[in-house]
This record gives sequence, structure tokens and C-alpha cells, in this order.
Amino acid sequence: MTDLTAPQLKADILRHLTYTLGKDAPHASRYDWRMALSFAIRDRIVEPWFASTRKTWETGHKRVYYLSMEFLIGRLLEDATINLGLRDLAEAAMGDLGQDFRAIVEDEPDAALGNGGLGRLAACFMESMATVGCPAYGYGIRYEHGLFRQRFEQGRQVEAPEDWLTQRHPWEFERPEAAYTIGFKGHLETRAGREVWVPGETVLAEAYDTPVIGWQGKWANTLRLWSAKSTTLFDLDRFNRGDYAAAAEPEALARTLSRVLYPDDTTYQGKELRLKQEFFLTSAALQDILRRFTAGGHALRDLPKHVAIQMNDTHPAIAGPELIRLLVDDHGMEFSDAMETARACLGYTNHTLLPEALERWATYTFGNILPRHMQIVERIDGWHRETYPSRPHWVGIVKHHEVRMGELAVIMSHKVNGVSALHSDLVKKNLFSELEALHPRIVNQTNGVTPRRWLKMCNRPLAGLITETLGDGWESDLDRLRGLEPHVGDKGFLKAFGAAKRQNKVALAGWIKDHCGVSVSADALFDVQVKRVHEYKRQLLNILDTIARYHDIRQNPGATWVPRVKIFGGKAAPGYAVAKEIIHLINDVAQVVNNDPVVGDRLKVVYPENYNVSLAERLIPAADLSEQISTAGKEASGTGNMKFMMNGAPTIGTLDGANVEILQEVGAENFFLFGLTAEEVGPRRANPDHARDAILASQSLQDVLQMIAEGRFSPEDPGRYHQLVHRVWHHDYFLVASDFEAYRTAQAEVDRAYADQARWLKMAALNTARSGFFSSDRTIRGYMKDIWNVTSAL
Ligand code: 26W
Repeated sequence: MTDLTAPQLKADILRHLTYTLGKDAPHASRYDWRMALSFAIRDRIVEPWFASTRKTWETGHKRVYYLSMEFLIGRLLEDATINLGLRDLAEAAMGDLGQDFRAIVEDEPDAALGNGGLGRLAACFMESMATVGCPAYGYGIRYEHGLFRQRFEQGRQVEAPEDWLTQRHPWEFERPEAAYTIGFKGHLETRAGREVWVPGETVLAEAYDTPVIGWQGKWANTLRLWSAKSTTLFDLDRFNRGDYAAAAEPEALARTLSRVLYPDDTTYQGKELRLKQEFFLTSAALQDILRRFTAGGHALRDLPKHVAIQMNDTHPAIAGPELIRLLVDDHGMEFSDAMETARACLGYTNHTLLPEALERWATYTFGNILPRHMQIVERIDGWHRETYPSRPHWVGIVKHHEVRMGELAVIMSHKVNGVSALHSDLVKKNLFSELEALHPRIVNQTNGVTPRRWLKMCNRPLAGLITETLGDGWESDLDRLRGLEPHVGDKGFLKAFGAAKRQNKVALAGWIKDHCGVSVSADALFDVQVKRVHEYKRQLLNILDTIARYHDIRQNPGATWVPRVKIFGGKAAPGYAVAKEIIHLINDVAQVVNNDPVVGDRLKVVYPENYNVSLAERLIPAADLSEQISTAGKEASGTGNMKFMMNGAPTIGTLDGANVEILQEVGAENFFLFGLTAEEVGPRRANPDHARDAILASQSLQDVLQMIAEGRFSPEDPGRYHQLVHRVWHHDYFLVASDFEAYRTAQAEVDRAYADQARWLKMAALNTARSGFFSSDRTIRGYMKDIWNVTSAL
């Protein structure tokens, strides 16, 4: 940690304001001050960053390369000050300079280079690898436009482009010297008995490095993001002829490669540009890895001793064939040796079982864009067939004129992992059972989240109480939170715990008033479901229950009601019509409920626009209840569930993903469990009348569906939700109807528990106390030991 003083930091900030930004303090805007502070903080990262790199070089330590199409970073300024131990100093220095630290921090746009869970996991992993001292590079794409911004117009989702890079990004260093040529299309030639690929198109991948500093500044790694540039700068001939648009065309075309993040994490669509993006990232990363490795003077056969490459889902699964291509075509290795070398380096993490999300490319598209790789894929498939003659005929990479990226990733990896105990089990037993039988390699690494961002930074009141109670050190040794358990019997501690939660709720209530125009009481139970909007995540189940509650309140307003605020947040993929309809319904219900004088504070529904990392940091610390209600067997892990638990919000949930392990850690008495299990789901669905039976057995669900169908929430367009209601009756694949009554019962149990505040606070505190397992430090140590075979360099 640095021994910086407040006057020094102030001087640094002013120096950057003057000499980096060219601004005079009296004329500096909030943006200028934020830049100046960010550069001053960044200066403090550079030393430990160099030291880490130097040490890794000198000791020849093995490095991890984490390849991911998504890094959902969020804001970096406050996070960096926290890890450097400079947060309070920075606040004081800015205060001295007449600036509000909070406002400055919130002026930073989110780096939203990801869709949801998979991207945020990659960001938590980067921070944890730096914290535990695992030498690593993250490789991704520097999208000019991150995930779209969401607005609601009359309750409907409307997308607008995101533009974080229109401002200067103060954390990155441009590396024009680190650029690689990436080829596409073209043809193959045989020269001197070897296959040679002559690409028909090329682009340049240029590196931008962001240092990632770990807890207490002891180690720093690099996030290297690639930006696409044209290999031919400018067509001067055309320009001189006055054809200005055409002159700039090559540059514009090349840049489209890193222009936008694909906003769909639901359904795989065989889009050419997506495949090009995947290859662009992967090829640039592998060329960079081999360049660094050979500069170290090693023999290529020793690659696996020094290099571990992790594929974050199948998106970079072209890494297998590309590594083979580089080793064989560029370095003259034999195919079988290249195969062995590549497999010893590569690992693959699976994040979803949803069949519609599994990547498969038409051989036509694949062969057209990557002709040499198509050939190598066939060769890998042949090698696999020969190596495992007992391979069932339906197993393999190329089937029915498609290249299956899951199979490719498994065959090319020495280890494959799922992201929660249940999920890994299903990957083993269902998704890749045949490959696993031929060569067992599937292991589990239950996800985690970084407690620095998701507790220390976002929940100052609770983090303060924890430090008061346990002392320092829990931030990097989260199991120490168990030390809170003896205190949950202590009234004084519970009171303080409740006060911290209340402080967050009051702050959120103010924000909701300002941003959604809805008044909510901090006494109400804050019930939160935030995540991408998907049928399998069942926001629909939640809103149906909300309508049932609304109906009951209207029937009997005089009864004692535990006041609730239902908070939703999340985006739907732009092309996902059913998910968008659910958003519309939630907003329509909010309109009616929030304006019904009979209801008052007993029930409110709020859906803030544009849920993102920084909104999560605001909502999660203020939550009383965490909604994790996916159809069992569908949510690979969930990571939001872990953040809520850490912040003292018990879960209402199904036995799905990491909920299973949360339940195990926290105990059944501190978790509101309901619903069908993963084994029960199949048989239930096999009954063709499952939804009808469930609806007819529930008066409440009948009433709810009736209200929606009658247009109670869309009086200006009564038929708006006819289709939605029809789907619940006749096409309820995610078993909303079947789980409805069990969910209602669990929600009633939540009310009872909350009404007894002493009981509730104890449950909440035990959730925090028992959340230590869900630190991503634990996850990273698991990868290091079981998959990467790398030790800490600290
Ligand atoms: C090709 C389209 C596409 C893009 C992204 C398909 C699928 C994805 C991701 C795999 C979706 C995703 O983010 N999965 C989530 O990963 C988290 C981290 O492991 C898990 O916690 C979530 O349960 C899982 O849905």
C-alpha cells in the first residue's frame, strides 16, 4: 500500500488538471476533476503493475490467459481507491478542492462490455486474480459501444446505443506497438508440401491495456482489449478523385469488428460478424501469447508449463484450431504434437445448458470465413475418432453440416468446468456425457464474486460494522465473516445491522423518488429481482404473484399487510419479443398498483430503467429479499444471488444453480425454498395438462390470469396480453403455473418472518456471516489448483 498523504494527492490531482488536461482549476468541470483524480490514482497503480510484470518475467512464473468476449467492469475509480487504501484520502482531497467525491465517482460511465452473468464473472475474476497474486492477462474486445441503454416508453423497452468511449477512458494505455494482423476468408495453397492460408481480408488488432489492481495493491495484472483498425489506412487515390466516402471505406469496414457488443445472451444466431469478432479476439490473443512466450526463449513444447489459457464459454473456442494453426503453419510443429500442446494449455468453462444458447456454425459460413480452420477442425475430429474408436456415431464436432463449438471446446481442453455443483453435474450427465465417458475431464468450480466491490465498496454502512466487529482482514479472507455468528444473538449487534440496512434503504428510497417518481417507505420490505429478462428466470412468476397480492389487498385492505416494494431491474435482448412483453406487463402493473389509493404503501412496484453494474451497487445493499426463482435446472449458477446474500438479503428461490450451495451454507431456516426440483421438472412437463391442472387448482392464479386477460392493466388496449395469458395456459415450458402456489406459500412465509423483525434481522445477519464461500478468491484458488496448475506469485 502506498504511504501517500493528502497534500501529496492534492498536488498530484492539480498537476494532472493543469498538465494532462490543460485546465485551470476555476474553469474545470466535474469531468475534468474526475479525469485529474483518475490519473492521480492511476499513477499509484503503475508501480505495483510494473513490479508484478517484472517479477513474473524474472521468475518465469506460469501465466493465466483468460479469453472472454465480455468483461462487465462497471466503474473503476472508487474500486481502485478502495484497493489502494486511498478511498478516504481521495474523498478528503477532493473535498479540500471543493469537489464532491460521490458526485465525481458517479460521473464515471460504466464500462458495460458485457451482457450479464458471464461478463460480470470475468470482471470479478480479474480482480480476484490480482488479489491472490495469480499472474494473468484478461483478453477481450474494446467495444466502442457496450451493452445498449434501456429506456421505457409507455412501459415498452426502447434501446439506444451506449457511448462510453465518447469520453476519455482514463484507465487504459494505448499500445500501438502491440498490433497483430488478423485474416479472414481467402483460399488455401500448397507450398512445399505444406498448407498455406492466403487470407482474402485482413484487419489489425491494436491493444489497449488497463491495469487491474488487487486488494491492498500487492499485485496488478493486465486487461488487454483489442480494437480493430484497418491494415490499409486510407485510399488516397479515391480521396484525390473526390470520392471521400469510398476513401474512408476500408477503415470504416475494419472498425465494425470492434464496434458493438452483441446484446443477445439468449439465442445463438449464426451471424458472420459475430464469428469474425470471436476469431479477432482469439487470434490476437494467441499471437500475443506466443510472441511473449518465444521472447522468453522457451521451446514451444514447453508452452503448457508456462501458459494456461481459459476459454470463457465457447465464444473463444476457435482457440483450439487457431493455436494448432499457429504452431503448425507458423512454427513448423507436427500436427499431433500441436494437438497435445494445445490441449495441455486449454481449459473451457461452460455457462449454460440452454440448447438455444449453444454455439453451432454452419460449415458453409465457418469454411468461408476461416477456410484453414475448417480443415483443422476436420482433422481434430478425425484424430478424435481414431483415438476413441468406441466413440458413438452421433458424437463429434462436425455434424449435420454444422461445427459444434461445445464439442470442439471439450475435445481441445484438458479440463472442462461447470459453474456450480448442480450445473457441473448436469454438464457431466447430460450435455457432454459421452465425451466425459471417453475421457473424464469435467470438474466443478462454483462461481464467486469479489467482496471488495460487492460488499466493501457498495455497502459502506455494513462494511464499517463488520470491521468494527471483526477488525481488518475479512476483505481478503471472507471466511472470517463466520466470526459474526456469535454476535447474531446480541441485540446491540442486530440493531446496528438493522440500522446499516435501513440507511441503505433510505438512500435507495430517495433515489427511486428522484428517478422513478414513486414514493416508497423504507419500512416496507424491499423485494428485489434484478438480472437479464429471460423466460427461464421467471420474472413472470414474480409479477403474477405481485398481481395476486394486489388482488388480495383490494379484497381486504383492512387486514394487516406487511408492506412491500417489488423492485425489478434488467434488460431484454432487443429481438426477444416474449421477454419484452414481460417488461411491458411489469410496467403496466406498476402504473395501476402505484396509483391505486386503496393500496397505498402496502404495495409498490418499481422498475428503474437501464439496470447495470452501478445500479446493482445501489440496489443490492438495500435489498431485504433476493429473488432467485428460475425453473430448476436452467440457471447455471447465478452470481447476483451471492451478492444479495453477502449484503444480508435472504433468498427466496428454487433448488437451482448456486442456490443449492447457498441453502447449504446458510441453512434451511434462513432461506425461503420452494418449487419443483431439477429431477421433477421433466416428469412434470411430460404431463400435457401441467399448466391447466395447476391453474384449475389455484383460484388465485385463475383470478390473476383473468385480470390480465380482461385488460385490468392495459385498459387502453384490453387485448394486449391475450397472447401472454394464452401462453401460460398452453405453452408454459418454464412451469410458471406449476410453481405458482408454492411460490405464494413461500412469499407468505417471508411476510411472517419479516413481521418479526428480531427473527428477520437474525436471518439477514446469518446470510452475511455465512457468505464467505462465495468470494471469487475461493473460486480463483480452485481454478489455479485444479485447472491451471499455477501458484500465487505473492
Ligand atoms: C452466443 C449467445 C450467448 C451469449 C452469452 C449465449 C450465452 C451466453 C452466456 C453463456 C450467458 C451467461 O451469461 N450465462 C450466465 O453465466 C453466469 C456466470 O457463470 C452464471 O452465473 C449464470 O447462471 C449464467 O446464466
